[in-house]
Amino acid sequence: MSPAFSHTGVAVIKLKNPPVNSLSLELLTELVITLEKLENDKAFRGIVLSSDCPGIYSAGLDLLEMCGKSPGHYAEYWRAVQELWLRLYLSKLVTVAAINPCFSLQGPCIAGGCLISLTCDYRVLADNPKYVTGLNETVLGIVAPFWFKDTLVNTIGHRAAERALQLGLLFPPAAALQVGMVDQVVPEDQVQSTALSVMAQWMAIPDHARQLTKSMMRRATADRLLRQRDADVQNFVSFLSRDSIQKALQAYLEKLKQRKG
Ligand code: CO8
Repeated sequence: MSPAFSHTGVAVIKLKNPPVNSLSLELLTELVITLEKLENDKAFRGIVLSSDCPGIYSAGLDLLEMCGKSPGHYAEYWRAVQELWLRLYLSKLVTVAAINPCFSLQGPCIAGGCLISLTCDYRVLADNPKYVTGLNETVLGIVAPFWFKDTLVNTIGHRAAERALQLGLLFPPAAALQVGMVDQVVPEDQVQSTALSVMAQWMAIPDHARQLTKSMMRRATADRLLRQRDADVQNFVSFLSRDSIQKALQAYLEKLKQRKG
């Protein structure tokens, strides 16, 4: 991951975990530490979250962290996922996702990767039909946790979220814009500049008023997880420890490898 800092009070964080920017425990931990530093540094008022991995924003949670590991590892991993979501969802900084796979053939922003973008205040997606975004958990035979669901409902509304989640839909740009998964679709070479000009618009609002408003809109959703954080970890661990779920995840990983060959 490479955070770049500017004198304008905006930090550009570029996710980097080749080949597909999956959210490994290491990347999650690094990202949480970076966010904490930025939150505590008065010089910063905004973050652009983007990718430094050719062809991809993020393939979501790292399936290798969820397969064939110990219950203790699953618990540690899930706590890190929760922590990242809480930090981003409640961030007092302006957050903009610039979904801009560099040079690519493909640029998906899937599941956990999509979740990260949904925590942002604004999402800009590069216009390429291969750049899909969505929460596809059901396709893997798993269920998106309630706080993934809540984040999606808060963004696109109940009915659209229900359909998207049940079918595990991945939306290409035009459909993503229409349903509200992203706020703007622009040519690929304009993603970064658009994100920065959106940032300037949001930063023109007095921080305290914007931050209190953000908190008013989001606090109840975050509190729901905070109230049952341990139970949510337990659920995740027991769900992942089931043979049937491990088999489904292994089969999905195998399918990814075969598709390649
Ligand atoms: N985690 C770990 N490894 C991955 C992941 C991933 N999410 N995605 C791909 N990889 C691996 C592949 O297995 C492959 O490994 P190898 O080189 O060893 O064969 C390598 O990355 C490259 O992958 P591809 O060859 O498929 O790369 P492409 O550029 O052709 O395609 C895609 C990129 C489109 C991103 C494709 O890899 C893909 O579809 N990946 C799967 C994405 C996905 O389904 N993610 C969902 C993860 S689950 C999640 O985020 C939420 C879980 C919530 C859990 C709740 C439980 C209660």
